[in-house]
Amino acid sequence: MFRNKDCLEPLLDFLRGHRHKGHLMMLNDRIQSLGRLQSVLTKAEEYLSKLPADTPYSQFAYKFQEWGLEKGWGDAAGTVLEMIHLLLDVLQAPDPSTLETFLGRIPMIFNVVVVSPHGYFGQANVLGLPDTGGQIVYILDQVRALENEMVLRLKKQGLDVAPKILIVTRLIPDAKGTSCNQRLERISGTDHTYILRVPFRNDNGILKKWISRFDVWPYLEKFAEDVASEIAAELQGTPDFIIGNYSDGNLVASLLSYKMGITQCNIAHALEKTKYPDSDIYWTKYDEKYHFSCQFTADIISMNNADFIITSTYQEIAGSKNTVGQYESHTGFTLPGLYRVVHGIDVFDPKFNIVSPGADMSIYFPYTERAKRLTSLHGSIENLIYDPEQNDEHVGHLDDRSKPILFSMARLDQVKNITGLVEAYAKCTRLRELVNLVVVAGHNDDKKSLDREEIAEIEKMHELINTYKLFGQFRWISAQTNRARNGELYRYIADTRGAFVQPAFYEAFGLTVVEAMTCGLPTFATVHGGPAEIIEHGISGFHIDPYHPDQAANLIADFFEQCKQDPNHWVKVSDGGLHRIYEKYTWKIYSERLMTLAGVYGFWKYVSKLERRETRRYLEMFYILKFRELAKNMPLAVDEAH
Ligand code: UDP
Ligand code: LCN
Repeated sequence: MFRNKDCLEPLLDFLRGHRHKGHLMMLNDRIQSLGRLQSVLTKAEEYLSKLPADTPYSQFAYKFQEWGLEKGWGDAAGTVLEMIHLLLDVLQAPDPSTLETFLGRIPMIFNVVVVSPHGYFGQANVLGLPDTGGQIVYILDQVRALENEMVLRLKKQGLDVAPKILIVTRLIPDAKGTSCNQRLERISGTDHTYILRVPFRNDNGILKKWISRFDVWPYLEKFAEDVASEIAAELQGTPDFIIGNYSDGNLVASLLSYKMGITQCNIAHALEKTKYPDSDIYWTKYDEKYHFSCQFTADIISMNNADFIITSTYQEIAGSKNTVGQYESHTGFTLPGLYRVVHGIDVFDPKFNIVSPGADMSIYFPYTERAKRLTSLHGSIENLIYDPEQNDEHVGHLDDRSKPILFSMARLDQVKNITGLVEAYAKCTRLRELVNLVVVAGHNDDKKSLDREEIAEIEKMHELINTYKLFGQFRWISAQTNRARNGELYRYIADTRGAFVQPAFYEAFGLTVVEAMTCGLPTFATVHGGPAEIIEHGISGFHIDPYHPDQAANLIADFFEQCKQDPNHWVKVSDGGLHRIYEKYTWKIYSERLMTLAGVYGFWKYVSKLERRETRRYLEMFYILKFRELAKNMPLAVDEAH
């Protein structure tokens, strides 16, 4: 765009064509050329520099309109002047960062749709249920931060417009005590954000029961069609920006964005390909259970359809010296007998951006902030950890209450490797002597679970307890859905001078790692995936390798031994973790960046429309010839007849 002045014509076209609900914004047709724009901006600059910075826009709106400038520049002389300076800089001495700042401030985003179909998407009683973990927490925190940022930006640009955010998910009639059977639900702590639920349907009607994220593919096309009409009804128009989440949400976002022509952002959370070794070459072995052929095809389509992609860490895109990145693993691969991917994705494409999430700081805050601590919950937390009764909420007990607690919390998926942690602890006498182990994970009764991986893990956990005689040193608490209490639980563990462990074989990002660190709990986390980047080993926590469990257990034991000799060591690691969080992992940093990117890529979509036409045609063909066929041939998960 910056080769010569004429290259900036698309920017002029974009500003002249910019509208909200049919009303002109930014420029009107009195400005026909770049030369004219520049002279009007210079005139406006001169005029505004004589006014007090807080002079409201309404006082000079009329004059501006005559010159060719419409609403959207700012709410007062000062903010408008900043915008005008930015655009003058772009016209006179263009550089990408000024253009980015300018585009990020143009009011383009009024309505946002966030798509996340699978799992139980709700605000209460859902966390820890199958397929219901970090992605839901991420989105609920994300929309709150996003709404605040949108309100702030629209006001600053002088617009009296309320934004709207819709989280689109699946309506589950058989909701198992959750709110997932309600069509519309307001997000608490927001004024303009709702969950909109749309059921999965096929020719036989509505699907009532929860189904695994691996089984959703045959339902998605119809779901996307239904969603399109529901969104139109809710918003009385089309959204300006759509964010897909995980493989299913990204595919639906692609279908919607394709149909409506709106800017699409993808968030992977955790693509499955890197989680299961050789899942491409041996896809036939996995397909009956996981239907990876559908999923990998959907991933390739949506990552190429997206206008931009955000990831939580760099290694998620391009990996590290020793690991393959989630996106990187889609660069080229073969599904033998099905197809070969030659240029799946370019990991150095500028559509990739790292925008890391944080933890909700009203829930997760340092254990040292005594005045804010939820001490009224300590009684129930103590019961959870120490009550000797064995029931479906807790199994195992702790004999020595004076020991620090080694803590972990995750869904009881195989890849989370909670059973691996228990085994490593069980086998390390030194660690067993130093600390108690407490884990929050899934159900402890396999009859309560519908999830095939969870059932296998439950059985394994009971076996470990018996084989290694863990009673007296180990407590297994079932999934905990109360976030406020979970926040206090991390801090309670910090009071025991304990630590958090995240032992997953692969963790795409790892919100629990950020939560624990935000509470000031020293953290040991897997070196495979996001935590390798969140934590700087030995400074803000420690890396462990789940494939070397003895080494990991010894590293943890060394830490607790050192803390015994020098209690300051514990404080140093705790402070190191907190410092890292404040520097990189907060929702404020996240929402500012995401809104700017939405503006930049929205503009880019407008400018590059023609160039992308061929890619879109190819993707459409790939969708029809491959994805649709694969999904059609997949066995349909259906409700049992009663
Ligand atoms: N979580 C919870 N209760 C549980 C298990 C998990 O509240 O029993 C929460 C946890 O605090 C975190 C999220 O679920 O906010 C898990 O996110 P993470 O990124 O660690 O893993 P994911 O489940 O997304 O793979
Ligand atoms: C899914 C995961 O598996 C986690 O690693 C992430 O932290 C979470 O989504 C949020 O992005």
